[in-house]
Amino acid sequence: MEDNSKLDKIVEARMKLKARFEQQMAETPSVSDTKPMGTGEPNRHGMPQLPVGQYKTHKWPVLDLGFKPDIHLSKWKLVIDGEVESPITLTWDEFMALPQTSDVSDFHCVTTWSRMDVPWVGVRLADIAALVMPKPSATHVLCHGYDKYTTNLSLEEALKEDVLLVHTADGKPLERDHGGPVRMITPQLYAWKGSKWISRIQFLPKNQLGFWELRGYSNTAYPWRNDRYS
Ligand SMILES: Nc1nc2c(c(=O)[nH]1)N[C@H]1C(S)=C(S)[C@@H](COP(=O)(O)O)O[C@H]1N2
Ligand SMILES: [Mo]
Repeated sequence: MEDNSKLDKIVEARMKLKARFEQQMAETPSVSDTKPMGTGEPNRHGMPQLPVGQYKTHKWPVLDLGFKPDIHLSKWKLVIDGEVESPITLTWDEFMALPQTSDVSDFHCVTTWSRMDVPWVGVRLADIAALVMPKPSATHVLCHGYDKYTTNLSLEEALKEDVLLVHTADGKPLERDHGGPVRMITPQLYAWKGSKWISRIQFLPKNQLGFWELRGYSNTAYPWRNDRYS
């Protein structure tokens, strides 16, 4: 019973958020572009399966800033704060107790490889947003990694259904190399928008560039516009 009412509250809050952002989400380029660049059949959000300038690989290269943080589950925490009504810090058990979402999506790296049809399990960022309730003034998020990495997203991108905080990939716990215990994925944007070893999601009243965005990567990162660098 208790669990059900908790879930009902999350769903209700999520529906409110969805209503608030539905229009803006529908207008994002990866949903609304009439001439998206790429090849192959339309995928589930209507874009050609392989974005322009990408090739398919079955390998999964590893990209990082030169070291891989080692976070034990007992020490792991995720802070969600900033422009929200109720900031929280989740422990591993609290995170795993949130509604879990399984999804299969594509992973497009700006260095031109795409890994198609990756099975993921994790928590929707939209479900976490529903817990903390972004204030009306919130427009962006800045995600932080345990390696001091940062990357920024607009709220209309961050709240898409397929943006997940994943702990499982290919049916096994996400490897440390790929950002385990938990990383974010952004299937409708280039993969650098998903922080590995995620430690903090900071809601913001304005845009604030992240690590690569400050060094010439695109603020927006739309794969079907070849929107790689600024
Ligand atoms: N914390 C953190 N997240 C990160 C990065 C990083 O260096 N640190 N690199 C980004 C880049 S540039 C890419 S392409 C993807 C790579 O993910 P992978 O190593 O699992 O392929 O993670 C992104 N997230
Ligand atoms: Mo990248």
